[in-house]
Amino acid sequence: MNQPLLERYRQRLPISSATPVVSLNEGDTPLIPLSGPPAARERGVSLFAKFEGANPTGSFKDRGMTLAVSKAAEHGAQAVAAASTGNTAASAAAYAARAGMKAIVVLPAGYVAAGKVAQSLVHGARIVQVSGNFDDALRLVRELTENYPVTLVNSVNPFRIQGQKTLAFEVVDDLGTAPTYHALPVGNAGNITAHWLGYSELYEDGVIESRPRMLGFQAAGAAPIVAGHPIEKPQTIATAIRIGNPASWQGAVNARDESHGAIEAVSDEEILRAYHYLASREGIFVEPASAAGLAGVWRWLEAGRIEEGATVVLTLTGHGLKDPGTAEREVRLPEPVPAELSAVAAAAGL
Ligand code: AN7
Repeated sequence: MNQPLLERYRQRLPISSATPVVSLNEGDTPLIPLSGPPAARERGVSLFAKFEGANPTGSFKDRGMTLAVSKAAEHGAQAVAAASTGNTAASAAAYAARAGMKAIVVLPAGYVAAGKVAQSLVHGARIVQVSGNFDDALRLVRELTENYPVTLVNSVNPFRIQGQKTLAFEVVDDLGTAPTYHALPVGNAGNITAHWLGYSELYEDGVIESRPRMLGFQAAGAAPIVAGHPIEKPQTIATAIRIGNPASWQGAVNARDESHGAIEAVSDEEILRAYHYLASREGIFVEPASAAGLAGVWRWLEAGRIEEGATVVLTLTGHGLKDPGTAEREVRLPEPVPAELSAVAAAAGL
């Protein structure tokens, strides 16, 4: 049985014997070697996918939430709250349920994928939908937690970043070294900040001799860091990263600059190409936002920007089942056929 994340990395996390560990045995997700895309094979680049969809609630958010909720419990909190494009909400709802706390999640109405809403509801969270986007929801939940006895568990809560840094630890545990590049989607920018923190701690302690170049990818319609200013009305099919004013903006810029990396924008078309490729060629079903990392790396590969022999790790942040709506829009379900062998065989293309 795998252990709680907080037990495995206890020495590197801000917990003590006074911290009640609220866990779903998160983390320890598979690092899966990918066979393609072709441009990677041709150039002798090794690609690995860290599949965070294998976490208990189906996204990387569980790494930060186990710590944030454990610390909230240590401090006697009765309720936690988060603004969310969906995954933070689902994770907060699950861990709060486990801790016997109330969860309040503030969502941008109409822009949260169905699976995430369903999870939050069934875990028993109090859902507040606002007529606005994620940035409005985050502003409101910050005000809410300043004025009411509720603990904020968005990634502005430093324990979230501390928990999420463990992804870098697991990559190094598995590869025995740091990769050359680490690519991931960027929304509120907590995760790229956390990855860089994790690698930097190992580097400073002499566990690894180098750190990866960090490659962050925003959706083109929601790319404030690329534009250099907040985006008033962010738009993208990748609703998880439909964020116009990231809370950890500076952390992302530091990770980019200190690692000699890059933060770039990828179009919805590029995201969907990577989404289909991962599912139909590699057998890995991710939600659209999670495909943004591969979309960007794919472009780097085709432009010859990744050197021969490099190792690239992609964080695939969330499970494809989170967003059945996109799957249904992208891939047409055929009409039923009569319950007869000949009809079934014909429909099966045999
Ligand atoms: C699948 O749940 O912001 O750059 O409120 O769900 O750390 O924000 C989700 C973000 C990437 C971006 N992939 O990570 C939320 C939320 C998936 C995500 C991101 C999110 P950050």
